Amino acid sequence: MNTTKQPNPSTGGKARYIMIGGFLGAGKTTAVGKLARQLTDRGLRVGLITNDQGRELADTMTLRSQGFATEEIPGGCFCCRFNSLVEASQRLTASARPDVFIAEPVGSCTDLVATVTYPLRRLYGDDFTVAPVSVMVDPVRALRVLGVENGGGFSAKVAYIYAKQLEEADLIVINKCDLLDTARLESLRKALAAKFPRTQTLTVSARHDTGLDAWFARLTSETQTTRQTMEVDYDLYADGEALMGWLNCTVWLTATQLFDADALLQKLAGEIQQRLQVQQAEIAHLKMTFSPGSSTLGHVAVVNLVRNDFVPELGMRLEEPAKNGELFINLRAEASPDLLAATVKESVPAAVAKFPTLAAKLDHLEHFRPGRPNPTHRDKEAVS
Ligand SMILES: Nc1nc2c(ncn2[C@@H]2O[C@H](COP(=O)(O)OP(=O)(O)OP(=O)(O)O)[C@@H](O)[C@H]2O)c(=O)[nH]1
Ligand SMILES: [Mg+2]
Repeated sequence: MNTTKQPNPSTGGKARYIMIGGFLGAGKTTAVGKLARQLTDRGLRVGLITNDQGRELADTMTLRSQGFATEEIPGGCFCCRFNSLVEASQRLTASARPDVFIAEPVGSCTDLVATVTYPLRRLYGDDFTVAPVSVMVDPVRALRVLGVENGGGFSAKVAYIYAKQLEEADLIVINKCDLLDTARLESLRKALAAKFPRTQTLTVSARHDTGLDAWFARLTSETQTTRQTMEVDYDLYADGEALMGWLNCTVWLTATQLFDADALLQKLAGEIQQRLQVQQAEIAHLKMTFSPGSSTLGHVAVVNLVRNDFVPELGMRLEEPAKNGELFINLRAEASPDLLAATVKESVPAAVAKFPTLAAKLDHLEHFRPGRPNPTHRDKEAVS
């Protein structure tokens, strides 16, 4: 990645605040890691903020394992926990003095311009320069949700949230361009342009570093513009969020023989996928991390699955066998939380049984439907 000609992102002693949103599984954490690496390589200090409705976040584990100062806001979205977002920024300021904050909101949230970036500009405009808000999409998911292609998808109320996320974007970022041929990419661009005619669309692959320089240059040099915020039907939004089942759990794994944790993660993802496919419960994102008990370097293995008809992918590998360690499972699907819990409780022993001497102990499990969004602030317009 070319890092030599980029503008300096901090202006007038203020830190820059960059928010990278988008639906579950779009590639936000991957992009946050890439942007943080680029800025760090340029000698800038970064502070990352992750967010989720539950606790024990795979994303925090993934970003910390890359060496970045990361604070998490569990138990609610940025908009409902605005003060926690500010406190997390203050903790990062105390520990890492970031030139740039990069925040990843929960993938089922919308209305972030009115409830997060505009209040930040109003209340903390002396501390932060707020960058344009990016909304990333997985192109296969987007083609389906926008009705261009058929395929497993979400119900209309979930699709409402998806469309609202795109409507409020300052920049729409089509990610994973490596997955589509030119014709399908073009039909996605056309569909987005027809629905969101005034929003600029960029095309990137966060995994393969395609198009990232142009996108990151904008995030580090431009300031979010001011406009009237969109209308949101909070009843519909709440209903859409409540259709999603959420499960976060921690499992302690131990064996007397060394085992291949990368293979275990893939096996477990396959077990969960198979069971949810049978139930026709659409996976939005299954992400799991395994951190070996012996690792002092913070190495982790990460596996992700972003829809029922895709394959579980190992984003980070351990390479070395492990004897014990901690497994985080974060699963979001359009399904009842009870179904997700039953699925995980069956899948863990089924996967573990394939590895001699391996035993699993469930440490903590929470499963729920996200509650009604109740933002701390909602600004109709930004202060100029
Ligand atoms: N093929 C391909 N896969 C990608 C790309 N960027 C991210 N992914 C994969 O997409 C999956 C989801 O990526 P994440 O970065 O975890 O997505 P996210 O938006 O942070 O997901 P949530 O935090 O659950 O909302 C992972 O398997 C990534 O490796 C890309 O450019 N190309
Ligand atoms: Mg993420």
